[in-house]
Amino acid sequence: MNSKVTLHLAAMALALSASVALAHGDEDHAAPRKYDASKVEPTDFGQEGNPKKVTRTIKVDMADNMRFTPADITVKRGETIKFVVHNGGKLLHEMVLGTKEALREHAELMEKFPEMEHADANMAHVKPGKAAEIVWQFTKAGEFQFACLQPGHFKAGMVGKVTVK
Ligand SMILES: [Cu+2]
Repeated sequence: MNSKVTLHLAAMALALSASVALAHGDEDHAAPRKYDASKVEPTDFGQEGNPKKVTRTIKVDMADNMRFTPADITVKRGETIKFVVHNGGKLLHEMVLGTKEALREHAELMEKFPEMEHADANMAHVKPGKAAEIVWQFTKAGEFQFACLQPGHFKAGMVGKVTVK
């Protein structure tokens, strides 16, 4: 990671910690994220999907043994997937979609700023016994990952793979 990116991420962490109260507000009733086409930003691994254009629903379970089930997912390029992410454990878990590099960097940041709150279209934080959704359109072919970035979880292997064909 170059130093510019590091600085940017550190600034982001600070900015995000300021919005902790807001982020917590929605979590309890797990209100679905409001889709706004004008705010969709393309990334290297796709973009926020339109909930009305979901082509497939995939259930993903997260457990305290630091594993996702399934941990290996294959989709076709262009598909809009609704991930229904269930936390079957007793700890807070999250599913964050991204490139391998971005997730590793983000995980390192989470180790340094454990209180860091983040809420974006590519992630879902799920309390024990609850479920949340991510709607994502995979616009680019390649190999991507999803991971739990709660401190320690990523290192313990809480990572899955998405192959976009
Ligand atoms: Cu976890």
